[in-house]
Amino acid sequence: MRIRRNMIRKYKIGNPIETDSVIEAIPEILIDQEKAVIPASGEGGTETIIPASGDSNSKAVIPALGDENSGWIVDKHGKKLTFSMSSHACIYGLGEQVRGINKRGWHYVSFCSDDPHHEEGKTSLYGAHNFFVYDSRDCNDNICFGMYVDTPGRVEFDMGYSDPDEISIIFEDFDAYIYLLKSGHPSGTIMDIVRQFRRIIGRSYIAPMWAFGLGQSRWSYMNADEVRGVADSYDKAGIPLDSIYLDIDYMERYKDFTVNDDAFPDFKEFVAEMSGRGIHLVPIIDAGVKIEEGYDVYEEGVKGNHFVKKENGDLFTAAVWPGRVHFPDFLKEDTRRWFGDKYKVLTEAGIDGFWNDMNEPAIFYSEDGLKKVFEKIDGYKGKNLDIDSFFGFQGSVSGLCNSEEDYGSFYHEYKGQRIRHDKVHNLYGYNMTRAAAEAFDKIAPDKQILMFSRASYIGMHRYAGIWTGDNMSWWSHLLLSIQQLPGLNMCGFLYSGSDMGGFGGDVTEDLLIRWLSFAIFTPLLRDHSAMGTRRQELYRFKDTDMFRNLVELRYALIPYLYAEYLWAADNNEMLFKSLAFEHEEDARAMEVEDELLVGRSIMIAPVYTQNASGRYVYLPEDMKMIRFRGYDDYDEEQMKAGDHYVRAQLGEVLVFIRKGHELPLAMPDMRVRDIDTENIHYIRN
Ligand code: MIG
Repeated sequence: MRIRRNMIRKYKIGNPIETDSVIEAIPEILIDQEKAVIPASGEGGTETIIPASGDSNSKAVIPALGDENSGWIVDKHGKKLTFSMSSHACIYGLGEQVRGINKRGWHYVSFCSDDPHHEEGKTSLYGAHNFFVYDSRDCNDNICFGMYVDTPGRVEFDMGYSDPDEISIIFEDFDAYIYLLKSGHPSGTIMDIVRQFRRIIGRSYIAPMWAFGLGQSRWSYMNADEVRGVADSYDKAGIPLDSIYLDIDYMERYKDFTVNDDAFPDFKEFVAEMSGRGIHLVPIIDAGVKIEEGYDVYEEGVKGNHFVKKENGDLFTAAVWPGRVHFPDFLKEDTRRWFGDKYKVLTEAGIDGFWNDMNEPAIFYSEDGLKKVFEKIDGYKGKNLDIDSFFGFQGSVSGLCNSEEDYGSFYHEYKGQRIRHDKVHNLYGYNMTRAAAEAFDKIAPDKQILMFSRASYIGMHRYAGIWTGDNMSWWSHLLLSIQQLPGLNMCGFLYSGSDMGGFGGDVTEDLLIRWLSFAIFTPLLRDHSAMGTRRQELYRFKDTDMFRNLVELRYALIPYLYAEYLWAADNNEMLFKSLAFEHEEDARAMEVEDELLVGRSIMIAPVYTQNASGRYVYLPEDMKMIRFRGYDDYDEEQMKAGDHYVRAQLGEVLVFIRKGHELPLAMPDMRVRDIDTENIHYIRN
């Protein structure tokens, strides 16, 4: 592959905090805001034109794309960068976020957030992924560039929300590295930009093949017998399964790296028993460490100076599951080494998969915050609570969770400096996960380990995958889970997926079938649901045959999916693309928000509305449609490019094979390791 280093420009604004997200050394261009002044459109402030990307330009501090009219305006005093959009431009990227594939028309805040309400009015989810591609080649100005805003604190991407024709990137602290990327290709431009970006951030994490099998999860399976029961029921129903997840209740009172002996007597033996049946157990690890005398992780953490502290040097105390906890300072190398080694307790018991949770970090309340609220509430006692005081009273309690004040009240030791948490907030979950991954190389060198995290930042993609957190059993969240994938892939997160069927709320059988019909294409295929909701294991529903057929189809697809996944990782490619990434000249393709190209050979068009027996599908090119009812039960139809209404009853999966391509299907089995990959059946177009 030809390296075109000159297509990437790195600009430095202020004094950025390093994030270790970019691994390639690129010379910096300092933005000297006082020197290159273009008069501001009013009083105060200095403005500098930063052309979009590309070659030098006399007017500019940042070399231009060749079009000097389009540049980034630096507003030092407003701490923002602005860019004028052309009317039809699309914006792709930003990873794990709300809303559609084209990010234009809303604003997004990068600040890893524990917020289970993924509604379209929100601006942040659990990840902070500050890379996007702007594409207006359809328009007169003919511009396409990528931009990565590397800063670990809060940053807002106003993508035509305040002003429909303007992007503003608004910083809390005007310190960042800005990478602008342009393509040297006249065609394949978007992917060329994505590939360059992915090259500089390093190769994506590779999950083991078994991690493409079905995973069954629940908050929580309470004991070994319940877990056995799940495996038995899947086997009895003849539905393939490869993993069962252990949520927080496997631990002894939510203490990391402990196992509740009453619920899981002889854990090691149990892990061996399950692995003998081909089932991997995947325990959860939370970020907070319970404060408890005699608990080794707590005591070592205090002794080893591993927990984050307040300004006065006292340990910061917050509460999560176990009640009062301290947070390890994952930003400190020494602490990463210590915490990472703790995973050994579980790897030595035979565990080879983990999910890291609550690592934004989620905070129920801090000790200091709680004290203040109690004092405030005391003041309300016996009073007549009118509209203001009542809402004040209510707000002071609900405001305890994940409060800005708390995030601004503890400190990290990061690269030899003391830094307040909110300035590096988006690095926390990333470094927890990195701690584990770096340890695995030492403590389990022969094992390929599955790991994914809830909070993340670009850079973490080298260590693990992510799941998209606490969604709901809603049709709109099925659509959201489809739309999130291209953005995640652009940012390096290839191993990902959503809680299939929805985490919160009660699923219905038809939603679960439709969701599964889509999720059989995502690397992480995990049925997970919250405490208190309707049980969601596939064998509990009426049409067992339909569920079996769908999961078998998934297992038949694994050789294709895994090969395309490896190809994407090795070539800085995407497993999931929206149509516009391959059909750049096609204005209609740019608007398709509910179809995805999966790997190099196929396109999918999931049904995501209730009571539908089909959907409209746009084909950007002639394709062969396969309507699957099972891996060995399908019909084929040649279809012309254009719009079609296609029938897809419940349990039917639509796959479109591109011209000159073939879809390999293996003989499925009850476990990934038993799939017969010798006898591949090909459907060709
Ligand atoms: O506040 O461990 O996203 O998957 O089941 C809830 C319990 C804490 C949040 C995770 C979810 C998990 C749950 N956790």
